[in-house]
Amino acid sequence: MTRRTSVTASSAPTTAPTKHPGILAWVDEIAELTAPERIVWCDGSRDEWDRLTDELVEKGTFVRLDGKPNSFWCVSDPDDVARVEDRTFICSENASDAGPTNNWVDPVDMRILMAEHYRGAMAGRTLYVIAFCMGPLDAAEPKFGVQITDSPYVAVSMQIMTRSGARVWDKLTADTEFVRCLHSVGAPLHEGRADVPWPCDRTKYIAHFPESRTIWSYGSGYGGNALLGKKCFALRIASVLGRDEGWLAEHMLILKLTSPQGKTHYVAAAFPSSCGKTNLAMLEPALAGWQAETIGDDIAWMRFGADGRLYAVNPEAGFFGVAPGTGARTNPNAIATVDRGNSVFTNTALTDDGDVWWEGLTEQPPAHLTDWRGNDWTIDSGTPAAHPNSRYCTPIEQCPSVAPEWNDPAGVPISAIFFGGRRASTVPLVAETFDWAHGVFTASVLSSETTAAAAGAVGVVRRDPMAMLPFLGYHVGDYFAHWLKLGAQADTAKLPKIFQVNWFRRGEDGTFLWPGFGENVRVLKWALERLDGTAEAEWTPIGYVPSADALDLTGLDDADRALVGQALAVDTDEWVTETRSIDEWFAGIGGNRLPEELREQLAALKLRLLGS
Ligand code: SAT
Ligand code: MN
Repeated sequence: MTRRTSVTASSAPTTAPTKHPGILAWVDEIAELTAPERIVWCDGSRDEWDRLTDELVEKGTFVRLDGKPNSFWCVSDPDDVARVEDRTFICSENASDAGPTNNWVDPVDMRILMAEHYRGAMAGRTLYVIAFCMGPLDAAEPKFGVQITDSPYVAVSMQIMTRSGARVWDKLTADTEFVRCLHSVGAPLHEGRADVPWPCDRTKYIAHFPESRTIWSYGSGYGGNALLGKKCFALRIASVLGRDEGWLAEHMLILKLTSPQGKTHYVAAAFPSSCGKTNLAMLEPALAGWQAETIGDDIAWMRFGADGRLYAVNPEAGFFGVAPGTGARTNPNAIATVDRGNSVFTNTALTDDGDVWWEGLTEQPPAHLTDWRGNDWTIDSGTPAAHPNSRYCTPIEQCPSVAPEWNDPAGVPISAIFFGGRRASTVPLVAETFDWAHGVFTASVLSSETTAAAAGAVGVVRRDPMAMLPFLGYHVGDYFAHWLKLGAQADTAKLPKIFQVNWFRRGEDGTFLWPGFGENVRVLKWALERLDGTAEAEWTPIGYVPSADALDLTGLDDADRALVGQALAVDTDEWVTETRSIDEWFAGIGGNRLPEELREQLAALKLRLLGS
């Protein structure tokens, strides 16, 4: 039965705002399969926001905050709090194209399996159809998606995170290509069954079909599992588009830096989830006269322009940032952004006067809170009040540090790329790589301790190439080859310089060796001076590190200053150990797909270590 124009009691648009035959047929097909009670075509309007948020409040999913305008607090099911990497699949036609770092299931098998889960999955619920565009709407080749979801929480969040609604429907002509994004929380409301505030299913699948540009997500309502424009489209599917079309989809922030002399550079930086990308993207520089402006905090799409430079755009329109650790000292711009309202907070704590709280927001917690599980909480509870992966979802336009060009369809020219991880040892505060190929090698062996952003153990060191390990839509070896090829085709003089950074190195007593946050501008300043050829550096086997006096430490605390030498040290023994683990990593990629050039880079590193 076709339900495309079924009538509802509410004022929601139930008639399709598009004549795109592919979209109409697909929505019919999915409605047939999932059997929703009604279909709503989202227009992205304020009316729609008010209607959906009112419904979510009524249902008990949202609590309207008194402390921030037009903002809501919400807690998820305690088993649905993060991305689920072991339930994430790249269903390429050939298993070998998914590579050794992804879970693979044959696409036909996966469709059959998941169709059985989707069958009737939306019973008693509303099927929302959301048209969205990743990146500026007036881009030369805008990338469109249509998400079908039975989660009003997702519909609301997609309004913040993407350009969506009527302005996108208007752009979708009959033959416009779009990524099909299907999402169900997997909790049908059969006759008489009561709803819960956070419906989801114990079984979860986050499946990607790269050849047909399709995403099927089932069973989770959370973040990267459910807001399909984000990691699923803008990284996993887009990395495949980038491979095929000659560009890069990367897990990177984009930052504009202007020196006291008025010289502007744009930089991109890749870090694994929950390693400070948002904080760096909203940096308040500790050095006088420096200005930092935000362009993106999570994803960068980069392609070479006609002038030979690499240009980056932020495909998103909002921030889905980690709340804990975000405070007036660590990230005042994030606090100012969410204070302006229009935001959704998931799995933070709730204060008695109707505002949100999380560890690190203030030094002292309020005397009493409702914690992320909905329980009473006091300092004596002995558990975190906010889940470590609790998030704020907020519009980028509200950010006081947003750069005016954040929405420029041409993007911004990137001068330097930083790759970082969370490493207690070995990796120095900063090192400049020797050239593009060495930079690609360094990024290909990037490593980090796991965080709460994904389900599973926290604090385990793993290789996370380009901070893309959970987000690659194809074979990791082919991805490295793609990076190398783009560099080889480019004008060397115009390529961004590649740096490796580590804000998280610790001393023997376990304390951090570098204060991080606003002080990171000192590292960025040195890197930009290296581009201009004005900063001193010392050669080491892993790259150039700042010479003793090359980092600007003006105004840095004496205690922090005393540790800078340790933070910058390159220890040959530690790096020899590191190369053994890199050997294992490369061996796992498989001889026929790992570019020879990277093997040569590793051999060259070993030789340099021997000679040092
Ligand atoms: O859950 S998200 O993928 O949206 C956030 C992250 O892990 O980076
Ligand atoms: Mn991320």
